[in-house]
Amino acid sequence: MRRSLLSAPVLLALLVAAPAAQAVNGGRAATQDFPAMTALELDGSFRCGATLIHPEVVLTAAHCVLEGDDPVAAQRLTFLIGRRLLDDDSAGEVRRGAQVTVHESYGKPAPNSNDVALVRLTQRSGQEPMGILPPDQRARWSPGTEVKVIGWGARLPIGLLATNQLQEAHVPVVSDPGCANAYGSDFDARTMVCAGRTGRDACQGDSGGPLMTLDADTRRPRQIGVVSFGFGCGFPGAPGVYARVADTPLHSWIAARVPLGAQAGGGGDGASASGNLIHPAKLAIARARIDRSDRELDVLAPITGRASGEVTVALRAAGRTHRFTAPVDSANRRIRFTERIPAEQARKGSGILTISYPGDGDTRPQELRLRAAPRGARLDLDRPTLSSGGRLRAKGTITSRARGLVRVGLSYVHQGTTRVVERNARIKDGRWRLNVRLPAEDVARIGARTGTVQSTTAFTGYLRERLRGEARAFRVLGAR
Ligand code: 4AZ
Repeated sequence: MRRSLLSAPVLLALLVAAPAAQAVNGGRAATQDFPAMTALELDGSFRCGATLIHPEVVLTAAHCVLEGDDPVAAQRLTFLIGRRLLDDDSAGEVRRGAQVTVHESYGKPAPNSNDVALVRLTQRSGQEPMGILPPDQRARWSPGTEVKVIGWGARLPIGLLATNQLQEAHVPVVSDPGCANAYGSDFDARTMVCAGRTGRDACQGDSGGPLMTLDADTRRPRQIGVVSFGFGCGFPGAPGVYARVADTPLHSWIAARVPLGAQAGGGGDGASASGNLIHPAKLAIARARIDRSDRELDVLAPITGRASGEVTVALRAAGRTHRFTAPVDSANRRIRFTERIPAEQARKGSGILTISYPGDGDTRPQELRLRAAPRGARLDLDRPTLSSGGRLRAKGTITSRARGLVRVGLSYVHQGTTRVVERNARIKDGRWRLNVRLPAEDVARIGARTGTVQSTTAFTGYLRERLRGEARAFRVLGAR
């Protein structure tokens, strides 16, 4: 924790009195591999621990990804997954952050309540995620049970240095009344659990990492806590405090955002679970206009109300790329912005626009690329249909100036991966129509899919007439 619970003189007095506490303490090098254990770096510097809990999501402490009251930009975060030695570049995997979700009630009611955050990665990890123990397994961490905490945190009570070698400590779970005794109203039993004894504790730098029980037979770890804060490290009567992720309500908060089903049981892969629960973003671009006199790019792009965070936008025109980000307006189910663009791009009046939505705990990533230009294409259509025999039908209209193709894509989730099948319809005199049979393989996979089938119909733009691209997204078949 950056927030120190001790004034310096008190801390020093205690330090002198305290037994030699080596943090993640009683510390010794980890005695087994923890492939889901993750080091979180901010701007390239070690900051916290974290745990891979899904191939695309790490769990950490809220205070690890906040600067003041604001979440840090996800792009500033790097994750070293599955390392034992922090500086061993050859071990495990390196992934970047795509989306940070901090618990909306972090700091309420107590200053460290709800100290959890999820970070979606830009790319899946191949390491095995750690399961979070579900609330019906509370007996496995009843008071007095020996559990384990791991981390690269400081090994001295007020040490500031991270260790290079992953450390572990066995710590007993402390009862809620026992912990309330130590911390008074700073202890919130709904979202915190305590563990530790004199000289055995987590410490600074261990924050965000896991508190775990190990399966007696397999030694597979299951997460029960996230290192949060404490009164010093290893001090008598001041156990470490952890976010209580294996109990409601934090377990529910995480489960609502990350598919935990498959990995929690240890069997199956997290991938197919993500297909079950993570929804399509349904990003479309209804308008991408370049205003030459005002030097502006004006965009309106519908997206599902489930989406959150921000999109990255790139306009490629006049031999250069102008990049920026724009927020998702979840309440109005859209992304809407007017961006000042470089003079030469405005003069050109037309360019290729890419909007990338990175996804969040609830929605999948999606990217769309279309021409931005002054004139509307007036793409219009009804919801495409897919017959049980696998026939894809769509038709609509477009401005009579438009030439070329309208592309209809269907995306669905098969074995945890989003698949897309696309077909083109030729435009004739402002009309287009598609009536095709999809390959048997796609039809079978769509039949066996998890989740919904989404269609994105797009006209990519037409330079001769400076027509801009437009896209429409619809759900074609619902989840079953
Ligand atoms: C910290 O500063 C911290 N003794 C983490 C855990 C504990 C104390 C401090 C628990 O990150």
